[in-house]
Amino acid sequence: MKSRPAFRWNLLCLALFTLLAVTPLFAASRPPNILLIVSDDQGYPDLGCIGTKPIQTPNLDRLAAEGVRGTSFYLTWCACTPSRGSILTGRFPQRNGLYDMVRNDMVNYGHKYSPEEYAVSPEMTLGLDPREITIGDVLKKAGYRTGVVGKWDMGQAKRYLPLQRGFDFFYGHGNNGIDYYTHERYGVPSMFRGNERTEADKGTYATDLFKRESLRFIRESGDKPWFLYLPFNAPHGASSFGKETGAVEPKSAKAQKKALNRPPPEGVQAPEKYVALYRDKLKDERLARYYGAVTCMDEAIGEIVALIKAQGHGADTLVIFHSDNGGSGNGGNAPLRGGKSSMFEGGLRSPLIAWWPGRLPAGKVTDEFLTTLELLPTFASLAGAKPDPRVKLDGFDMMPILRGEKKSPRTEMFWQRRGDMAARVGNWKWISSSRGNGLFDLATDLGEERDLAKDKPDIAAMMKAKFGAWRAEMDAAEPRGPFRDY
Ligand SMILES: [Ca+2]
Repeated sequence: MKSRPAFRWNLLCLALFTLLAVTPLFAASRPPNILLIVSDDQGYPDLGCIGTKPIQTPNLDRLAAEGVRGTSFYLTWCACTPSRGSILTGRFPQRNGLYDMVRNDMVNYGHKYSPEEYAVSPEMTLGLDPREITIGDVLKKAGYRTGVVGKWDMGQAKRYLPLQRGFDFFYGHGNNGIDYYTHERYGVPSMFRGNERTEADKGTYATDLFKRESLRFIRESGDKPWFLYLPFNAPHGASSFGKETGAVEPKSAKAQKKALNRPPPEGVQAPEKYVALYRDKLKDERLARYYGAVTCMDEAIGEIVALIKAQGHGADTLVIFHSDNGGSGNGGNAPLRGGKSSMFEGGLRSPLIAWWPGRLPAGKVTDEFLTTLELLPTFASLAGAKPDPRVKLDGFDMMPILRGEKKSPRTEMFWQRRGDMAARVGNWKWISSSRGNGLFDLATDLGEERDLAKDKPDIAAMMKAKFGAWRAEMDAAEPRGPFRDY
């Protein structure tokens, strides 16, 4: 039993420690943990807190209520791979060389790859140029423990996988999409632990696995500052092949048999518990599965944030959430026009949530012009890391903007997907694409309905010229693989 003076002394120490722990001086001595959560094909309005859809995301809504929600946050491409390449490098896809999909398109025509064919197919031979410096490289060098859990999508050959790209930990799939239960991509087992493919978790819903592995990574990191890149595959459509996979979790032998007799699943897979939340209300099975997958992901995010708080790291962890491209049509992207793969706002604009209690304002909504290009410089700055000065980055530290201390220095953004082109300069948006053209004033016409190209030919010409100058800069950049010819 402790004597009274010793007990008092312990109490005094505890009080002093608590005081120090909450002062900014103490907090500043330890760089924050950084959790970057990226969802897949989740549309701009697909959060409960937006209020236009009956979708339930209570955990993300809480992070938004306790943090900052961005309404003008952009991706660098309107589909998966190049958008993610920019998240990891802080560079335009046209600069880092990953400006199209890494994907075996022959499956679209019913082709099933043999192992020999697969070994030399685009999914195995293409990836982010190994000379590119990733956000993992930058933060690992600054003393962070770094992890990737989820959809990597930067190439599957060993040289492209996370453990060779600045990350200490990897559990997830290397390619573009999987069946949520078998973890196969059109028949090919695609889940990895580290550098090895694994089928150990076959049959378990991918979001549950990504939650489990995120919790594992955070627990194993202890008090060392960590960076976790958590790109969920949800709520992307499943990449299933043939009749052997069911669209929903087969619970019993009877259900399994029923699943086997169903046509190949279309759209998203989600556990029945979550689909049931929406089925009766929506009368649309496909949409119910999409919403169910989002709600399941939201619950996983809630558990991960709960662990961070339980560890006492709630005040020194930055959480960022956004999608990798616009919604793929599940219930639409209104008020935005278009969706995934298009140059309209619906393809390029994503919800953004930034949460860091005590360091970011609570309940703030900002319309400041920001992009994923800002992520790497922001994280590097927080970590006290110095990115290699020889590498041209395309963004800036966005913390002062999120804190509301200054306006975003971003006034321009450019996009190109194959022959489709777009630019935003101030509130002007210019598009030349196979799915539509025009000049729009986003300040008064967020839905890009009124083409002002004929009324404002000078502005249309200015936008086209600015796009041309950006394109020339990209062409002059040091060429990178896999797509540049050099
Ligand atoms: Ca995507």
